Amino acid sequence: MDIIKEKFEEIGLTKAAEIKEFLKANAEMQLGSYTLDSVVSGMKGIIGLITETSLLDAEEGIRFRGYSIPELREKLPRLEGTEEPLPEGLFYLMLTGKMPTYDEMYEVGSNWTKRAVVPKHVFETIDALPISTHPMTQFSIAIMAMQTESEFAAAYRKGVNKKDYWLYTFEDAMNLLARLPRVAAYIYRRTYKNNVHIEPNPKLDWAANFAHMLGYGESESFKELMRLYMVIHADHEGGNVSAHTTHLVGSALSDPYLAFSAAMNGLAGPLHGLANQEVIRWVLELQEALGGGKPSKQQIEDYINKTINEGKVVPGYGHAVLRKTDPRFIAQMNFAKKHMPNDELVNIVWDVYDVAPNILGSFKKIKNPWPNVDAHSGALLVHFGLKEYDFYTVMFGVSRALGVLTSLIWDRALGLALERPKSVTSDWLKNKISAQAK
Ligand code: CMX
Repeated sequence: MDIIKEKFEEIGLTKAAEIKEFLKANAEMQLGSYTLDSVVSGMKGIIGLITETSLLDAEEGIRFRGYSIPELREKLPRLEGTEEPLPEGLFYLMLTGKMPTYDEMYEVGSNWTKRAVVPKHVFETIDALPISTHPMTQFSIAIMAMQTESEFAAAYRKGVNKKDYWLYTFEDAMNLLARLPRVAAYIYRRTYKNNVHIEPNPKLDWAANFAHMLGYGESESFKELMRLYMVIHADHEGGNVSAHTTHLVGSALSDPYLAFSAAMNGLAGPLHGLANQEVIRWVLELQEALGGGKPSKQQIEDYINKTINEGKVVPGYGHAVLRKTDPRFIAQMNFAKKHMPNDELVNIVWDVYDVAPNILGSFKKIKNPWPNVDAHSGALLVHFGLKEYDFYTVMFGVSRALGVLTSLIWDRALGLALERPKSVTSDWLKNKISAQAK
């Protein structure tokens, strides 16, 4: 073993146990208007951000500019003969705060179509990576490769006035949104479909074109799924890891490519967006452990207990803010009831929903035993043949771009400040406690 590693194990871990004990014992210590426990538990509940695009209620779920998911599905414009509203309209709503007309929604799509050409060097950068590179890593690197196109970075270098920052942020955000589906589809086809690529179809809406470039465009239901998927994953107020990262990195006036690539590295964490692949992995492992087929509810219950006893989380369940079933889970469940009610994997997801909340709820420390958005999405994709679950978080990322890039435009319009919270050491806290005791 390395000497320094031995030292850390010997001194560091002993000290870490001591500090953890100290933090627990002093959880109720007041730091301004909040407690030490709020800081230690990831700043949950501390209001520290202004985000205009959406607001999350613990009981009710997300509202985009005041509209719940069912209200969005009713009020956002859609194409004739389809049921799912278009993400183009949601983008308009998040950016302006106004519900778009059909024409206003349509203009956003045409605007993106005009901007959709991805520079050749971006594909070459992706191609230079080993094929085994995780799709999220490929995605993040591809976004970085596109940074050569940043109009914000170019304008800043020329000395643009700060009142115009939003303009260049807007241009970068629009170009990114126009190009991300093509980049994501390229990664998918390169990694899983022998590098055989499908050219974009400019006549299709943004989500349907993504479905088409992935290779699933012949199914109208899959196009509908993509419209739904892109709408419900778009935003979840400002404090989640991907939104907060975009804001934090952007607060240093890093351009939208730098900020969004960083956000995708956060989305790639298993406690955040990667949970969507982990859910399917977890269900498939459960099936494999039982020799295939549909597990009974008792077998699911045993597997949940096994997962927890092994010190792992049950993916797709729990949330930092929500305290009820995620309405994004319900929206996907309703989609499945309409399009694929007899699908085996979908039915397993529903059986997990029947048993998991009771078990998870029996653990006092788990604050939310209900499913989140990631619990359902993979099963819908598998139904259409998109089984390569390592790719799922990239799809989440394409959608999440809608919300976080809109917020970045707002950050610049509002001239929000560099983010720089204060941190303290445990010794600082101890000294404060001693000083208060005197
Ligand atoms: N399975 C097992 N244990 C869970 C759990 C789950 N699904 N959810 C929470 N817990 C545990 C936590 O790991 C934590 O344990 P320790 O104190 O030993 O560290 C304890 O319960 C308290 O956690 P919490 O306050 O209820 O939840 P957090 O706000 O800390 O974390 C989340 C929220 C989502 C990370 C957590 O519920 C989790 O790990 N869920 C599974 C992963 C997942 O689905 N993530 C996707 C979230 C949605 C998204 O961002 O896409």
